[in-house]
Order: sequence, then C-alpha cells, then structure tokens
Amino acid sequence: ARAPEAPVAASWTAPVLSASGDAVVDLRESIRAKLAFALGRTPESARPRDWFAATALALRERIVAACMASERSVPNKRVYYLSLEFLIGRLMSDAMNNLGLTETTRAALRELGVDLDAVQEAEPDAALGNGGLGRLAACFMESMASIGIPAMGYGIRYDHGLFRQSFEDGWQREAPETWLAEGNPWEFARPEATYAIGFGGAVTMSSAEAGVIRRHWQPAETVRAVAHDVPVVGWRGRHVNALRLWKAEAGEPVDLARFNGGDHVGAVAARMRAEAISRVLYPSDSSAEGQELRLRQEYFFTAASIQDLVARHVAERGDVRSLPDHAAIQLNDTHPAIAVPELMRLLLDVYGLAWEDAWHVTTHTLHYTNHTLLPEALETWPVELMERLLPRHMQIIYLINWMHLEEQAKHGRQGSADAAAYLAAISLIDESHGRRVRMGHLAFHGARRVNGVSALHTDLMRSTVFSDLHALDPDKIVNKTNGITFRRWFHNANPGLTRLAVETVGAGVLDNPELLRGLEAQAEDPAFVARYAAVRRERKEALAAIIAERTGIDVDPAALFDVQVKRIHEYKRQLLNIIETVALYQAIKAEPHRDWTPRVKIFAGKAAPSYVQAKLIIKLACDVARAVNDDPEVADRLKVVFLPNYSVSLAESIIPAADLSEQISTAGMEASGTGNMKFALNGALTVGTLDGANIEIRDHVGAENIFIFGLEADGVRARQAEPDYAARAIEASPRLAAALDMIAAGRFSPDEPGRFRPLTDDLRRRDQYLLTADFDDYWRVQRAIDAAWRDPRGWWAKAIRNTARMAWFSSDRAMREYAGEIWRVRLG
Ligand code: Z57
Repeated sequence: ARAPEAPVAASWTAPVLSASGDAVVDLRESIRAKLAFALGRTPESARPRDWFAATALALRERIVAACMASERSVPNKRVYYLSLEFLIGRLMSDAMNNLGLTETTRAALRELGVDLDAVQEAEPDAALGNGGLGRLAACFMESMASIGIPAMGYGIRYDHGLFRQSFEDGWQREAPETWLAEGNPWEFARPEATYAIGFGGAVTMSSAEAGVIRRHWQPAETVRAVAHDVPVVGWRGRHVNALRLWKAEAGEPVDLARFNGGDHVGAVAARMRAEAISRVLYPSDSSAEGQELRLRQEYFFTAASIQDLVARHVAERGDVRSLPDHAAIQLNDTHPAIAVPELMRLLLDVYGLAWEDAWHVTTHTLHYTNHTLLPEALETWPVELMERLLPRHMQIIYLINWMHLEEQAKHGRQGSADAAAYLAAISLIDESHGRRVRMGHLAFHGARRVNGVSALHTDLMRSTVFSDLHALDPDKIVNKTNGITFRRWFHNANPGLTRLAVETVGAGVLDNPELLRGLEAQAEDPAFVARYAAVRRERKEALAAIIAERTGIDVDPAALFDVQVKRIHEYKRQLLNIIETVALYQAIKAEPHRDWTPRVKIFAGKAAPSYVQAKLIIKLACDVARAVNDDPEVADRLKVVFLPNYSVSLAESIIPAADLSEQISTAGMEASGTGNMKFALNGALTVGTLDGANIEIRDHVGAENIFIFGLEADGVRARQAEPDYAARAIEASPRLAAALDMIAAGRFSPDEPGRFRPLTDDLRRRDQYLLTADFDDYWRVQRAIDAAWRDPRGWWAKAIRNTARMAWFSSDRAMREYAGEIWRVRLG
C-alpha cells in the first residue's frame, strides 16, 4: 500500500550514520542471525512478520548501543510523563530514520531477497490510545528524545489496545485488537523493576516519636506492577529515552492456601482480577469512564510510576526532600491525578515527612495538563468508591481539602450565602449530586503549573471551569499550544515532499523546520509548483489504491480530496459535513450539467462502542455514501468514502494525500486538535472554525490561506441562550431544511425509513453543537473552496504557503517551552 521511497538517506544523515557498504553487511548479518537464533526460522519459511521481528531486533541492538551512550551520567533533572495513553503506532520507521538507517536497512533486506515496504506493513500498530491525547503523548516522547530532554514516559502495557473497527452493512463492529499476539520485539521486560500496588483494606494508626501519629495502610489486595521498557530513539540517534509500561500480575501466582483449601475457583478468580487491570484500553475519548476497573487502572499505573521514580531519586540523591530539584512530573489529563495523594502518602507514611514538607515537595514536583472543558469528560469519582478502594488516599484528600478551604475562609470569605457557594465551587468534593471527588480540582491544587493546549483553550480554562481557582493563583495556568513531531508526520509519512524541501532549502531543514519558510519564495514558481503537485498526485494515487482495496470504491485522484479523519464525536460535527454532502448531492441532481468541482469526501474514525449517536452518524455516512456513489447522475462529481479501522498508520497514508482538511468543531469545544497541524504541514488547506489551535494556524499561515467559517466561541454561548435557536435556523435555511427532510424521510435508509430520526429530531429540538447555526456559512465557504480549486495556481500557492509557515507547530517547540517554563530542565 506504500509507494517505494526514493533514496534520500545519503544527504539526510550524519556521515557516521550513512549507508556505507560495511553497515549494510553488518545489518544484513545481524538480521540473518536474529531470524535464525532469536526466532528459530529459516529464510525460506519466514513470513513478513518474521522478517519484521528480526529487523526490529537488529535495530533494537543498535538503539541499545546509543542508549548506553546517553545513560553514561546521571542527569541533573528528569521529566516523567504520566499518561494512561501512548498512541505510538508503528515504531520501525521512527527507529530507522532517527538512526539514519533507512537506506541501510532497505539494502540489507534487499540482499536477503526481502522488500522493506512489505516488512514495514507487517508491523502491528501499538494502539495504546484513543485519539489526540494519546498521540500527543507519543509525539512528545519522540521530541523529548530528539532534543535531548532526559525523560521517561509511564503508562500501561495493555494486552489489547484500541479495538479493531469493521463495518457490517454500514454499522460499526468492534473486534479485539491483538498487537502482542506474536510478541513485541521492541520491548525489554524488566522483572527486577516490580512494585506491589495495594487496593482496599484499612488504615491503622501508631504513635511514633514525640507523640506524632503515623498512619499505615493495610491493603486487602496487592497487585504486582512489572516494568516493560520500549526505547524511544531521538533524531540522529543522539539520545534515547524509555517508555515504561506496567503490566499487572497477581501478587501470588495462585493463592496457594486457598487453592490447597479446595477453593480452586476463588484462587484463580483473584488472579484474574489482578491481571484484568492491564488487559484492555478503555475505548472512550473525551468522555469520562465511571467504572471501578478504570479507577484501578489509574491508581495502578500512577502508584507504580511514583514508587519507581521516588526510588530512583532516593538511590541517586539520598534524600527525598530534593525531589523537586531533580524530577518534574507531568500529569497528562486527570487520569493520573491520584498522584497527588499517592506522593503525599509515600512522603508522609513511608518517608515520615511532616505534612507541610510533604505538601511542598508534592506541589513543586507535579504539573497538570488539561485537555478538555467538555463537562462529560471531567472526571469525578464517588467518594464511597474511593473510600473502599483507596482509604488512605481519601483521608489525605479530605485533609488537603480541609486546609485549602480553611485557607480561603481565613481570607475573609466566611459567613454569607455567597461564601458558601464560593467554597462549594472550589472544593475538591462536589456535593451537588452525591459526593464525588473532582479530579481536575485535585490535580489543579496539587500542581505547580497547570496548562491548556491552545491559546483559546487556556483562556477558556481561566474564564470558565477553573475561574475561581485561577483567581487564587493567577500565575498557575499557562498556555502550551500542542505540536506534532515532524519526523513522523513529515519526513517519514511524506518522504517525497521532504525530499523536495531538502532539495529546495537544504538538508538543514531536517534539523530546523524554520527553514521551511524558504519554500515561500517558490510558491508561484511553475517548476516548483509542478514538483509539489506531483508529490501530492503520487500520494493521492496511493490512497486511491488503498480505498479501492478496502472499500471497493473507485475514486479519481484528480478530484479534490476532502478529508475528515478523527474520532467520531458530536462536537467534532462529522454530521455537519454529511449534511453538507447531502445538500451538495441535491444541488448536483437539480443542475446535473453545471461544472461542479469533482470531490471525494473521505471519512475515517472510530466511535466509542457505547456511543449510540456517534455510531448512528457512521451509519448515516455509509448510507449516504452508498446512495451517492451508486447514482449515475452524479457520476464522478461526488464520491463518499468511509475507510474502516482508522489508525496512526492509516493516518500516515491519508494525510499526505489530502487537499482539504476538515476541522469543523463547534467553537470552544476542541481544546486544540493536532490532526489540523499534520494536514496543514503537508499542504492541505483547512476548512475550519475559530476553535482550538485552528486560530493559531490561521495566524501562522495567513487568513488568505485558510477557509474560516462559523460562530466564534462567544457567539456560540450567546446563541445557546436564545430560545428555539435550532428550529428558527432551519426555518431560515431552505437548503438545510431540504437536506434534513431528505434524511428524515428515509431516502438513504429505504429499508428502515425512521432510522435517522434520532439525529434529525435532535437537530430540530436541541442541536447542542449548533450545526444549524453554522450550516449556511459552511455551505458558503465550501463553494468558495470549489472556486479556489478551479484556479490551480492560486490553490498550490496557498498549499505551499501552508507547508512553509507551519514550523512553529513542531512538538520540539512545544517541548522546549515545557522544558523552559514548566519543568525548568536543561536540554541534553
Ligand atoms: C482526548 O483525545 C483529548 C482530550 C481529552 O480530554 C480526552 Br479524555 C481525550 C484531546 C482533545 O480533544 C484535542 O482537542 C487535543 O488536541 C488533544 O486531546 C491533545 O491535547
């Protein structure tokens, strides 16, 4: 599915890493030896999957060599990135390109009669994440290794990552994903790094010296967390960091006492219960999961990580009090927010620190990134559940909260009804619908810095969800706009465009993306434009082949490829795009002889298995696709495709082939977006709302090189306050009304005419995401895009200016900002 990459390595890589004949022979022999002695296979019987494992093991050896070089001295300060998700995808091209070994590997395999592209296709994606949040963590890990920040990522080694999606008559079906079925050649199991993680039980007291009462947690159950390290090699192999993923194992292989006592089932059940913790990734994105197993996952990986890093610190420095000088911990969303009471518990109960000292260490080591303000995504846990599962942590949370509220009461906010409302708002415990712990408030309070992920999102944090806490400490919230790693999303995913950039502005662009700006001077140069367009054409042909293979639909690579790929969520408004597609279909049928701009609407993305409305949106997209694609009157002017099983590796094929990038969330709802950055970097023009990082993308690429439409965040709030806003908007837009009528009447679901009534009725009655408010403006901008496409010189000039002006969105920039302004850590 992947077009062969032309030889570029010679000009890309440091001399010491280039593809010399000796290096090819060395690697070839190393691969041959791994195949024979590590995998026990002969070249004749080896499948692509075996060649992949042998190649990965050979590359891993070279990573280890680089790793030992970067571990020679103890760094002054390390960054620990705690995340329940790392959506790393395939690792082979990262490893090869960052070691400068892509062409060496290709040549070594060729001498063995094996095609590198086929080997790369045999690598399963590590889908240990759902979407943007998990992919961001993966980009950050790559950038930290590339710019030399000593760092460790901590997460869970899920047996099953994000489910595999297929379609049955246009309905999403989920199947378990089995990336570990044949082992993972990248990882090192570290059974010596194992920690006991407690759950349940009770807290006892004893009085230590000077009448000080010490508390001891006696858990009812312990689970072992076993480390598995995946090396993360940085650009040019200068630095290697580890991603440490915890696997859950039973405290005892089986409870022998119980087993011998005859309770065989009970003994095995306890083991199953322990191991369930690292069994599967929860498949919901941007919505909180209220299940006990999820809380067990959160505590399990957080506690193992905190124990591990504190043990490392004490081994290196001897004193736990200096932790903030040598460790910065970043909490990726509130999923690891239990780190606040867990670090306090260790410092108080294990290391014997006084409360004030423990609180100082905690609040100078932890930092928290918020990724959403959507109410359904803000985590809260019932107090009753926390008391049962984590009794000592709940005590500590109560104490933190008591001191926090006392402090505010002291500052003269006591007595009035107003004051009571204020204290209720800043309390770590929400008492409004049962008593629940607010994990966002807990993380906020325990952190030294709290950051949002785009300028708009950070402003909204200050003015909405965290406004009261923000007023108490106005310097605490800072903005760190997200970024993407250019190694994966430009160099590896789009080698043709990268080669063109290198030939135009020099190989320095591989180290310094600011040099991309040099492409601007060529934006209207016919020879350059022709080469830029040829790269796009080649990527579109490759994507057309994938579409044909996976869906049976033939698309014309000359048409405008209009792409919306991301999780399916109502706030992301795939439904707006589909309704516009229906309106366009009606318009084409009304005037079949007009010169419509040929378009292919491409969708991909997974819906959480329990998200009924999102699954219905997928079904609608598939039903509309069938009707449109089968209609001879539309012919090649409009095609609709839903590619199944969206993944990181599929994104790498889709993004370089896109002409138009759909970033159309309701303003104020997408915290940042990062797909938007990947598309613009690769030269797709954005059609988008003024939401998240779209605003900053517009500021960088220039308003004339992006298509903006729709309400802004304050307009959204104003509109939501108007009575009957949806019904009125539909009444005022005949085009919208006609499209909705066609869907509601069952035109796309003749076998079940009422199928989509839940979608159309919701739009008429509620329309929380304001599709109806933005529809006409979206239609207008889409027609402006049609017109722009008919002027190829103008279009390509805009596309080239997008690529030329996107350097700031590198995750290297984001990591430098975190390093300087949050972690206060030096680059290696
Ligand atoms: C997730 O992928 C994001 C936020 C969440 O709260 C959860 Br849970 C999952 C996303 C945001 O929706 C994106 O806008 C953002 O770009 C991404 O996180 C990375 O910050």
